[in-house]
Amino acid sequence: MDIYGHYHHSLIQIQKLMMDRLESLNQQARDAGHAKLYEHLASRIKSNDSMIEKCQRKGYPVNTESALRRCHDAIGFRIICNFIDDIPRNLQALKNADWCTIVKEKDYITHAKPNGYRSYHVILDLTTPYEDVAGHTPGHYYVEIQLRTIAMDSWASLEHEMKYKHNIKDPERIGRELKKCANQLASCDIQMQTIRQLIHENDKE
Ligand code: 0O2
Repeated sequence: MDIYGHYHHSLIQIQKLMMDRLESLNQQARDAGHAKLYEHLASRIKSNDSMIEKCQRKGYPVNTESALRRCHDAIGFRIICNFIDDIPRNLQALKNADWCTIVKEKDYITHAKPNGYRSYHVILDLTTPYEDVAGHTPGHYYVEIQLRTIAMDSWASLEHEMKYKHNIKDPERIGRELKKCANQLASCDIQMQTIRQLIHENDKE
C-alpha cells in the first residue's frame, strides 16, 4: 500500500518550501552580520515502509490519517550546526518565524538518551497552500526538525548503522563504547564552543 496516497506529492512540495525557508533564515542571519545559523541541512520524506512500521509500532491504524496527523515526522529535517550555541539561535529563529508554530519540543541534549543520543527535536505545524488530510486548504502539515551539532550527527549516523547489524558478537560492549564516544564528543562540543568564544573575544580586542 501507499500510505501517503495522493498526499505524497504535497509532501515533496512542502519539503522544498521548508528547505527554501530554512535557507532564507540562514541568509537573513548572514545579512544581519551574524555568524551562519547552521553548517548544513538534511531532509527526507519518511519511507513508506518505515511509516507503516511506525504506525504498527504505535498501535495506530495503518492509513494516511495516521501517517500525516498522528505521526509527526513524515517530513523530517536535520539542522546541523558547528557549535552547540547555534542550536538555541536556530530555535529562536523558528520561534520568530510567522510561517510555522512549534507544537512540541524534546530536549535530548540536556537530557541525553541512556545510549548517549543527543539532539534537540521540535515538531512544527505548518500552514501550506496544499490540501491536508482533513480536506482543508490551506492545509496543516507537521514537520519534525532535529537540531544537532556535527559531532552529535556523526555519532547518531554511526549508532543508527550499528542498529541494523544483527551479527554483532558483543552488543553490550559496543553499546558501552558508543556511550563513551558520545560523552567524549559532548566534551569536544563544549571545548569547541570555548574556542569559538576565545576567538570572538580576541577579535573584539
Ligand atoms: P528516521 O530515519 O529519522 O525516520 P513520539 O514518541 O512520537 O513523540 P518518536 O518520533 O517516536 O516520538 O521518537 P523520538 O525519539 O522523539 O524521535 C525519533 C527519531 O529521532 C528517530 O527517527 C531518529 O531519527 C532519532 N533518534 C531518536 N533516538 C535515537 C537514537 O537512539 N539513535 C539514533 N541514531 N537516532 C535516534 P526514526 O523513525 O528512528 O528514524
